[in-house]
Amino acid sequence: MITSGYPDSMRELIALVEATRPERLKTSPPRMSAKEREEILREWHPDYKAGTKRPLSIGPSKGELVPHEVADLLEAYPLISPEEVDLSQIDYDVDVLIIGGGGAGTVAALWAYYEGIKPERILIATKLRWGDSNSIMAQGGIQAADRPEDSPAIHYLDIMGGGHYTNKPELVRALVTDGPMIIKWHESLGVMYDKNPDGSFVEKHGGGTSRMRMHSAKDYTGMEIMRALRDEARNIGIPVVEFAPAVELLMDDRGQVAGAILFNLETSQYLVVRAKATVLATGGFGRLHIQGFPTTNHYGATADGLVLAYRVGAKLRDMDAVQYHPTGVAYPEALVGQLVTEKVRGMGAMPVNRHGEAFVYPLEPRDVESAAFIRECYGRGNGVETPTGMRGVWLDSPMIEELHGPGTIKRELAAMWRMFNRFGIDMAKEPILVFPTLHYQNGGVEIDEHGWTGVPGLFAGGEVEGGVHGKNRLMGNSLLDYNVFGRRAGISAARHAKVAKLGKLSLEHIVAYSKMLAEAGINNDRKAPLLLPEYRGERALARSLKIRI
Ligand code: MEZ
Repeated sequence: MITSGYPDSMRELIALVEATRPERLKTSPPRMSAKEREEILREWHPDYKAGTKRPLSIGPSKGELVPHEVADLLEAYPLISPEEVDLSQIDYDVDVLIIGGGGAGTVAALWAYYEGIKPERILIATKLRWGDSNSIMAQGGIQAADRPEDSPAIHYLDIMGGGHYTNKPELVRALVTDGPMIIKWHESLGVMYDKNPDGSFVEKHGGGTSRMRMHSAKDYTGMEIMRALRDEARNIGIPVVEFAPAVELLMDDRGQVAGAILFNLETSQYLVVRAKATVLATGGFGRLHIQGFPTTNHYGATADGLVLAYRVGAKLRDMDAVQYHPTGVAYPEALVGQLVTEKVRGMGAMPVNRHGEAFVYPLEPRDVESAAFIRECYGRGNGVETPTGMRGVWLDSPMIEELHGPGTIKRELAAMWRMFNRFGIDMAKEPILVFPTLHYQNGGVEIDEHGWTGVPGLFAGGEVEGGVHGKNRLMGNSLLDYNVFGRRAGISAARHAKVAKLGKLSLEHIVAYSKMLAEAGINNDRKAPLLLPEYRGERALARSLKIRI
């Protein structure tokens, strides 16, 4: 049954939010000190919960801690065996293969083309439809330091601080220095960023940022950028094969990555792609519902790229850090886990507990803000309970209308307003209920500043790679990441392809990997990559996902 509006029990609590609003419009809780942040993270952030991770028992990052859900896939056997695939039958023979048809993959393809690879010598292979990805679902915006009062150096410091100084410095440097160029490139492709009447960009704050540098297209920034990127790639004529996830990377007898085996989801056939250079752009692990959390993520985000890269010898990093976005929908039930963009807080909406009290500075870095919400609900008993037992805190969205005038939400958060309105909730008039939701893989496959994974012939861009964000990404740096490192990976792949000589194709690496698994005593009941999340049985509905706090 579709829920309509709030039940009486929740409406009574909304009256408390309304009563404290005038006072809260005048003052907000202060930012936490570094010590307070550290303490709240240690006590309440899911990353610090004991028993939720284990050290990897094999492979290039052996000993590194990763969530059990991810370790289960990294320590799993291949879906195919070499005997099942005839490597003498080449279905696609290209210079650059790009695995993943989201933002990073499309950007990599474009820049491989700009770097001189003919369109017909590039192939984008994607698990679902071209564009199906977290990139297209992104809401709040993209950071780039392009205002006189800002600079890439200040952006750099914000990122390092947000990431607890665990980031790989040369990657952060590349990210911030390329930022302004990426925005100019987007504009040249026709991306329509929000502008002020004088033609300058509308730029807003996000959590943990010291300058306003968030460029947006209302609250569907990801869709607007992806529209322009995909149009550009279509106009150029870059070939795309859809519904064909990669199930394994191919190597050659010289130890280079030499393409991939795709699985045609429509015909259940394997396709052999030989490529002089391969770019991984498969996104992250958000659909693994780490610790039972709901997720903002696309169905395709099942860690496939991590699994494939690990088997050919790529290192992983920062895999112990998972990003929970503070504001996932907690009510109505049908929307649980969906993203409420950080822009809502950036525009003035304040988190408020069941007594109508503001309990945290609204724009702490994401990990800190999430930990504060969890403490309020589960440590202090100040959360709002929904009829099905989910807990959350209010996000006082009507404050936006008070601060910026009536009609602001419908105009600037058009998609969000519509999403709630379909369930009888007008977020311009009533607060919305939120709780942290699984949002992003902070770490990933280690790359250098050129997008190279360290394995000959293999490059990576976007959420699959790690190092840029350290242990905690700041808002708006994921869209920038996929553009900066999608571009760098595409350029590097093109340059590599121009000189690479391939040897005899081989799947011997998966034989060796299976042997390592067996020697480590791991039995073969688990297979990976997962390709699609499992929602049958008790996980059929979001409410049966049990958050383990
Ligand atoms: O970078 C993000 O994850 C982002 C901009 C999300 C959002 O809150 O809109």
